[in-house]
Amino acid sequence: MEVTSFLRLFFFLLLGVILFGHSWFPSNKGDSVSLDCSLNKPWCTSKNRIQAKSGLVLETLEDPKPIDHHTKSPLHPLDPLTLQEFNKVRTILSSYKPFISSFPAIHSVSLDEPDKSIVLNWKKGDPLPPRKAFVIAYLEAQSHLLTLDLESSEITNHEIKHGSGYPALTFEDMASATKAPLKNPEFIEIITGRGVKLSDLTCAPLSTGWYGESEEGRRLVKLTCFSNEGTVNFYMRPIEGLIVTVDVDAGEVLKISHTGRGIPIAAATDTDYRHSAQSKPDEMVKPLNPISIEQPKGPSFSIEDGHIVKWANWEFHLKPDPRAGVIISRAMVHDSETGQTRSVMYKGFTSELFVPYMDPSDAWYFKTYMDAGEYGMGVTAMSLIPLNDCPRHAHYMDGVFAAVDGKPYVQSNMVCLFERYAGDIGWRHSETPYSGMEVREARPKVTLVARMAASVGNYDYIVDWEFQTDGLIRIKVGLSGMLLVKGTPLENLNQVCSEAERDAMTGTLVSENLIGVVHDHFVTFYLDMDIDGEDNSFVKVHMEKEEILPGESPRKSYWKVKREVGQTEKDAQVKLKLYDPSEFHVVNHGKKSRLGNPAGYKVVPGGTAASLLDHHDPPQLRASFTNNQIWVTPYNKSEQWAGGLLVWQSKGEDTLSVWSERNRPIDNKDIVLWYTLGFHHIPCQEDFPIMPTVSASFDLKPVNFFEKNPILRAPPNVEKDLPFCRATSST
Ligand SMILES: *[C@@H]1O[C@H](CO)[C@@H](O)[C@H](O)[C@H]1NC(C)=O
Ligand SMILES: [Cu+2]
Repeated sequence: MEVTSFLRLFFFLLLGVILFGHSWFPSNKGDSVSLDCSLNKPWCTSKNRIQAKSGLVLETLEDPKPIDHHTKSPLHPLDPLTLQEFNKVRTILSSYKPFISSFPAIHSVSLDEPDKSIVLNWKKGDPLPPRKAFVIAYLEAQSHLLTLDLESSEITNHEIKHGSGYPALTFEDMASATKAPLKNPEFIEIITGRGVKLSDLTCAPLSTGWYGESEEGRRLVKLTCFSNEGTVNFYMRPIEGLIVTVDVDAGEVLKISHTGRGIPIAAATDTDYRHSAQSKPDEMVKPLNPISIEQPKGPSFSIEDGHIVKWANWEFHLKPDPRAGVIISRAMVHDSETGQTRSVMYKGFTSELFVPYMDPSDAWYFKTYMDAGEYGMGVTAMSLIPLNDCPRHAHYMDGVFAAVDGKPYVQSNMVCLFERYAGDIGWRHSETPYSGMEVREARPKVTLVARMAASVGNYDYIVDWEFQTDGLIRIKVGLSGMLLVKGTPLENLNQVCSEAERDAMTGTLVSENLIGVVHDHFVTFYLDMDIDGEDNSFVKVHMEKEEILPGESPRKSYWKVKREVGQTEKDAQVKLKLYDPSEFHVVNHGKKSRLGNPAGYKVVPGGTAASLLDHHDPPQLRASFTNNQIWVTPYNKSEQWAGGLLVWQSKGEDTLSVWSERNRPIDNKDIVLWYTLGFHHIPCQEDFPIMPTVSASFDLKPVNFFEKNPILRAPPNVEKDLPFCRATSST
């Protein structure tokens, strides 16, 4: 029984959406409004099915049959490993001498992508280059990195990784860590002393960061525990000031720190966010009428061979990844001027996250997470919820990942792809009367979005890759889920009597007995830009104020553009400055436009929060990849994870900032651009009990890439093409 209750965290954390997702949202069946097609369009019915028109079935909008992963085979050099390939990896590892007596814990199995030149030269119809797998395993306190050739069934590389850092926690690591204190009498006494029944206990296995020698040489997590009595939202009921340090391999409690005696556990009242738990509907606000976008002819994108997405002028390869979440590869845009398909980005993905909390006390100082490398953005991305996470007509893609025993499992509906029409304008102009011309021109903006949502413990990260017909790519991160809150005796700010007491608060009182501790989120993206080929340059387009001598012009000042081509990595370590602005272009000097401008894309910053931590602070040492917002490195296949390959308890020896310090040449080279989206988060009451989504984005925008506005010839919307459904009766 006790074990079950401790495992509850594991289930909530990792299977929550799968298990409970369906009950979270009201069913659409039994609506009081029935839909009728006033325009008598055959495709518009309440059953969301395109009906037969004179006996002809146009299309059905029901979910396509799930993919049979058992028979799926790779069709593109970058396709993720298939179920069969995962099984082969397991077979090869099982008969590998060093692992015969004891099979290692498998922390990650993923495609070892072929060299870039091989992928770039491959054409559809060619045989696939040899399929290889990259495995991160852990055995007897050592991290093993292995490369397997799946054709010859050989292990072509086996390296034992020395230095700091461990592979990501597995679900089994988390489950075993949360069980560890069960037999510990001191722990049990504390829990009962705090008034919590063991059957109501949920403990979360938190990664520890790295804080000196006493925490080295073994895999550690720190458990923080909650009461789940009366709520699924146990995060709002912390047993404050209780931290249990567990040696994960030994399954042993090393230390119990209890500083929270006397801090009450916040009530369960109003913490449950599920629709089914809301006692009464909101009577003060009129509910919205049903809304959805209609696509009478179905969406305009197609997916070829399982992973190649084609939409409008775009084509790219999309795949789920256990660590990054999703990977976009070989993004190419069709140039309607020249008829060419042109390369924009070879590979882009979420490389690392850094989430430091700003509370130095014993129970909080170590809360400085790296969610991609410690937990995995893909393995924590649960099934998306149709009509809520993604709109009607979305296409869903499954992830296939390896469990700790190497056996593959399917993470169904992990990524969705959909066309978005959000009522925005692609371009417009109208003439005012003075010109004497009657001109009204506008174009709707329709985009394509690839989305996934990771639930890393309490937090949810929604990652969108949005493609526009004008060539722009918008990368957006939305934050939702639950705050990490700190228990407090305070129920009201009027109980704070002194300046010192106020200073001791490390966040906002968000509910009775709960402080939302201030923190940051930094999300670092890897962007291997290949603008019309691999050899690219990074150009800082600096805006400089010019002063004008008296008498030369009625003006005193203006600004002027000065271009500086980055020669080496240090030239591209960029801290954003509002009053000393630049644009940041990646250009191909070998590919000039008709007018002689080099073809390029610029990164348009957004979400510009920067880390305020001291550079020598242990968490910032590990996360020194957030010291700058932009970096450029020469392409190197083994430099992909900004926080290092092995992140958990790492000291920051293998990070982007260390690589960049080598100051390698970057001009006219195959270069990788790195951008960090930052959020400072000062919680507020609206973030309780679950946060409305906060998002920020940055853009990759063409500059002199096209000869002119690439969507000039896009047609406007007209009424007759857009049938709609209308509510006609209430029952
Ligand atoms: C590629 O990256 C690895 C890891 O940072 C490094 O050891 C190696 O020297 C790099 N190669 C080059 C050519 O920079
Ligand atoms: Cu936050």
